[in-house]
Amino acid sequence: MQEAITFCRICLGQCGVVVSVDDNGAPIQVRGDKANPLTAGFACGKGVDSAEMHTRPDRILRPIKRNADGSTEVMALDRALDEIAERLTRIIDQDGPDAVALYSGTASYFNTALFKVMTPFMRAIGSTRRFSPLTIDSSSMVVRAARMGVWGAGKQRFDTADVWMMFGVNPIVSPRSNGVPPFNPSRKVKDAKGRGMQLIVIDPRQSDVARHADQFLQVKPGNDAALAGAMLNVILSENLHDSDFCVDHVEGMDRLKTVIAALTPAFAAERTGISAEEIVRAARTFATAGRGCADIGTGITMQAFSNLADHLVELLNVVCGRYLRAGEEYSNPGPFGPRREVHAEVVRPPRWWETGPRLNAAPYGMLFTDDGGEFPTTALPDEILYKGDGRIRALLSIGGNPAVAVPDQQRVVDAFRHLDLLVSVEPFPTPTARLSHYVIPPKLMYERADLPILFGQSTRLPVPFAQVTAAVSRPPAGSEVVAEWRFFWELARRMGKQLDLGGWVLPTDVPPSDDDIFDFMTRDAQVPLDEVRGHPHGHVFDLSQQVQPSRPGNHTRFDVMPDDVAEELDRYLHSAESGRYTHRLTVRRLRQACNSLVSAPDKLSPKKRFNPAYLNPADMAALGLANGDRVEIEGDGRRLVGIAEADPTVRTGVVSMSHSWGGLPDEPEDPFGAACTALLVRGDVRETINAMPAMTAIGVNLRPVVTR
Ligand SMILES: Nc1nc2c(c(=O)[nH]1)N[C@H]1C(S)=C(S)[C@@H](COP(=O)(O)OP(=O)(O)OC[C@H]3O[C@@H](n4cnc5c(=O)[nH]c(N)nc54)[C@H](O)[C@@H]3O)O[C@H]1N2
Ligand SMILES: Nc1nc2c(c(=O)[nH]1)N[C@H]1C(S)=C(S)[C@@H](COP(=O)(O)OP(=O)(O)OC[C@H]3O[C@@H](n4cnc5c(=O)[nH]c(N)nc54)[C@H](O)[C@@H]3O)O[C@H]1N2
Ligand code: SF4
Ligand SMILES: [Mo]
Repeated sequence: MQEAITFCRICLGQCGVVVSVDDNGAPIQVRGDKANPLTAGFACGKGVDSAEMHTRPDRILRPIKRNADGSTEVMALDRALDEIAERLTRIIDQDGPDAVALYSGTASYFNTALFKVMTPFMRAIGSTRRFSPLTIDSSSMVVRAARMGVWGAGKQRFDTADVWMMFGVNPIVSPRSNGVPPFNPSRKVKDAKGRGMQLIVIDPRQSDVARHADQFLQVKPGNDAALAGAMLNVILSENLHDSDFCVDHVEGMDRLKTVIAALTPAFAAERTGISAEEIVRAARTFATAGRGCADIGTGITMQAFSNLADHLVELLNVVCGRYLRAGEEYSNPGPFGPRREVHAEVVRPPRWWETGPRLNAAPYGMLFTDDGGEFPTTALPDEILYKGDGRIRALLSIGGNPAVAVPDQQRVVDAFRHLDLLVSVEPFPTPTARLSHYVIPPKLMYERADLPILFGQSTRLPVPFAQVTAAVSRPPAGSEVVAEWRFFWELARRMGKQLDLGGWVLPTDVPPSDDDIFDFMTRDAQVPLDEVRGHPHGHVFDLSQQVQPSRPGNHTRFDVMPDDVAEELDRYLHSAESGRYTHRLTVRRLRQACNSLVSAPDKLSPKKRFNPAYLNPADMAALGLANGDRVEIEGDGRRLVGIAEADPTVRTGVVSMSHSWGGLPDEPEDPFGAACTALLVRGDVRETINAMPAMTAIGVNLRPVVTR
């Protein structure tokens, strides 16, 4: 047996781990790496169980083809790739490249070489049809930045903050790149509190992070726009904002004041159930503290009017000037990238969707830039079911599970059944894999070399950390699994296409090595990759630089109240909640799962093997429900059956449930009650620009299901 140093790649934490590997190269045990300078021995339960992911009996080890009659056959990788390439070529010849779409799921973000090769593949075949969960989980952040502008030097950091205000985010269970550093987040929150930081949490349930809050606002879900707008009103009317910063960097201040005047604390109190006094108190605490930001998560990005709510929360940071200024330390310029100066200035809002390619069936443009940009994922089923020219006929799904993740599950599944070709690169027999014509099993994380590059380059991390890992375990004997970047390389060369990584056209005869790709990616890095290789546990390099002043000639300002935001605010003011429903279904994440992935299901206690429908005990009593009872959750004629679980931290009138569990809608009900909440999301009621539906605060009625 041997021990190898690497890092976990299930979520953004990318915790340093030590993997024990047996003589066959199989990982058998995982523990946190105490010598990792960031995570210092921390690994969550999913990470500790991650060896089992590699050896689980249900892992798919050879490519599978599903025939038209539903029968399946195991197939050699080369043959499966030949067939897929041939079918893709035929579809492109008939209907053009946009008939082929890519959905790259969460697991693709933690696979650096794959990430580098995916976009060149789509560019090589000429398709613009790229989709990912980013346009489901943080879409409003992209819209907000592209409408308001961003600050070139980034925001003030958590580790130097006097106050932090969290709207619908729970970083203790869900590590993220903004706000609380993603490594051992619970420790980070305690440390910050220890040095006197004030924590304000806004959530319909007393989440893990809310337990540390100085002020906890247990809101009625779905109305954070009112709350943030009221706080803005208080700050501006009491002159608590940073007026110098606003004079220099904000455009539209007067209009902002006029437009948000209607969002009074009294109005917000009525919408959110939080008293006006509490709202005023939170606003004053936030604005009068020296440093610190307001921060959001999926509780905001997934509600109706998410783009508006996100915009108003970010305006709290803008008016209080919570950004890094010239002369301040810029502690993480990103070790894997070239040295570049950062400036204390606003970067112009690009509003990409107003120019560039558009979808056919749905009225949406692209988010991010045209090159490597993406379309809103909620519109994917529309494009597949489209009757006119240019419909999507083939979908490559990699590192995701869209059949349970994408909103409006029934419509998604109907659309997938309509595809001429659905290919999943997927290690387990997921609902998406069960719908796929081909399932190509990938190497799993410990079987591949990697860099935490997306993560390490993130300037939101407080320190310039870098690590590189070799593959530390071997795929099971007799398996035929593919390195995922290689999947695209193999398809491209079969289709007669070249992959251009931006200055390096990959050879089509001999595949490059993982290291070749990493060396190319880091060719201009401030820290040469070989130096990083010399630190197997990872290292925090000394790269700190200073924020530079604004560049002469840059007069860009934050656009704080553009017309489309004002229009959304007006619609929000005139919106009314349907009186038809007794409860609101809200999103949340579970410790033991990362979306649909549970690293070692067999190790979990039966209690943790399903996603409970958490309800306040008073609501349970009123409905006559006991723990473990089945409860029908119905909204807009759609229904699912959940398993009730009493949770006193949940606000009354709320049912709090995680996502991406369960099977296909027409499969037998899961005995563990792993219901899929995407079934209840209406895909036809959406935000403009990014097609975001309301995924949290969905109106529902509850009814006990009598089984006795
Ligand atoms: N353990 C674990 N970690 C994960 C994941 C996982 O599944 N499990 N998933 C990963 C992914 S893909 C993502 S995108 C991130 C997400 O990271 P987060 O956005 O932090 O996700 P959650 O932990 O669900 O926290 C969202 C909070 O919003 C609250 N909320 C719900 N509705 C509302 C509302 O209307 N208003 C307000 N104010 N709050 C509301 C919920 O109660 C919940 O506490 O987590 C990542 N990390
Ligand atoms: N109703 C509702 N729906 C939601 C949400 C919600 O809160 N409510 N949350 C949304 C969010 S935040 C997200 S991010 C999406 C998640 O959307 P997806 O990213 O589509 O779903 P995941 O479950 O994360 O899929 C990851 C898949 O990758 C597989 N996998 C694991 N390791 C590897 C690997 O090394 N290679 C490959 N190729 N595959 C691997 C796993 O088995 C799993 O099937 O769901 C969204 N859907
Ligand atoms: S799953 Fe757990 S151990 Fe793995 S990176 Fe995320 S927090 Fe760290
Ligand atoms: Mo996500």
